[in-house]
Amino acid sequence: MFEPVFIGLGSNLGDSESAIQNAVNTLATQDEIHLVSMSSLYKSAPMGPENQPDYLNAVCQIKTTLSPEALLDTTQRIENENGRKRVGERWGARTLDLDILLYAGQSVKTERLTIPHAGMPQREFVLVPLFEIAPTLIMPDGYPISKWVAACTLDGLARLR
Ligand code: ROI
Repeated sequence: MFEPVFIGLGSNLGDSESAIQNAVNTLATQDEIHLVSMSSLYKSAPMGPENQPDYLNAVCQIKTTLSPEALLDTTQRIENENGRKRVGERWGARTLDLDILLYAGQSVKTERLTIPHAGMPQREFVLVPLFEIAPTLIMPDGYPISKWVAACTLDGLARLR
């Protein structure tokens, strides 16, 4: 069965625009994945350590027959195929980051995977592009995404196109 799923993309090293676009193209060409929509690209100030470049962020909606864990295998493979590099350890700069944000209203908590993605409420660079492509989405707590967006800080976020 096909299930609606949202994936967040981020990059702040190298050619971030190409990295994000290539990742979405690669997702779209998987047999088990159908790309529904992609948000605009957003430039965003880094959350976490400030001594790193601004990020480009986007969100895409897919439908997939892959289980959450199998989808994680695919997103990690795409990160690695795109030459994912990180600077430093936790919350450092990276060439490409793919996060499974929401998976068909399901909650998943395993060693490798937490869905809904834990950082969403604080991350305007996730909520705003998500709102752009899914303005009527009901979030895991039962509130509409518009309420989450209204509650987050929009400083340092700019829509590119
Ligand atoms: N900050 C922004 N603006 N965008 C991201 O994608 C992003 N990703 C991260 C951390 C380091 C938390 N900060 C970020 O993983």
